[in-house]
Amino acid sequence: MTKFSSFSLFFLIAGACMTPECFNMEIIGGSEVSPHSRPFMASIQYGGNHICGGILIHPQWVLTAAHCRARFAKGKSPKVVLGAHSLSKNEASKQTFDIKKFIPFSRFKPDLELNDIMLVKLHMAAKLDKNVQLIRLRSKDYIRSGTKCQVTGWGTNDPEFYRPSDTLQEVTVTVISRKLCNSQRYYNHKPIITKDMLCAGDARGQKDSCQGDSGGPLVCKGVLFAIVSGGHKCGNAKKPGIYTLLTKKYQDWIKSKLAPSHTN
Ligand code: 4AZ
Repeated sequence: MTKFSSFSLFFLIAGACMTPECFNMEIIGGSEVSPHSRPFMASIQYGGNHICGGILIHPQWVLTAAHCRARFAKGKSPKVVLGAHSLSKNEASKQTFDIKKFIPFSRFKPDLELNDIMLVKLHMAAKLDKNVQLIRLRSKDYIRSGTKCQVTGWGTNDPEFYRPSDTLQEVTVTVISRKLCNSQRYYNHKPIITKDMLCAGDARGQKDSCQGDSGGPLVCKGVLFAIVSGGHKCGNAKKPGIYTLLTKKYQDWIKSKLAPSHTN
């Protein structure tokens, strides 16, 4: 299942999928975070359904993956929910926003999984409080392989059907070097893992991000390093998760889009 397939196609295939691999489509080894302990987490929703994660980097801007946009059809308007822990509960901490605009990275190439990063502008600024907070962007391009990082999201933990987790989950994954990730043992250059991407997984394939976690954060040593982009299925040791690494190129792009001259 590639991340670019349409929402309905996913249902169709997921429903028919009865192979052992399909039973691994979950955040294995993850656990529920304590409510509101990740106040920068956004849920991007469509027709009330969680589609992708997002990261609050400014009161009016959320960072996510560019491929998330392809998951919206015409008609209903997508929304961003901040301050959530449970997606289904009517939590007083929740703030819901319409979207003013999407700015996918100009050279986003879905077929090559390149530049999978997008800014989402909320129709108005969020009210920052203890449940809704910004994550600070710090520029660090390099991360040593073997580093343990946390990936957080409402992505699926249902092995048979696409169904997001109701509560926010987190799992620790390990950074795999680009060279190794491109090698035959792993992705074998399909797709090419570029300098703007990062691979992270688990030696036994028991910890991973999955559908619905896209657009969410990979935090290493307390610093936001990357965004969940995708990978081949979920929970396969030889196909670790692929992340968009927040290199200087993307940080400069974010700064330029958030500059006052762009805020209309
Ligand atoms: C997805 O489709 C997706 N195992 C997210 C993460 C991973 C695979 C797919 C990584 O959103």
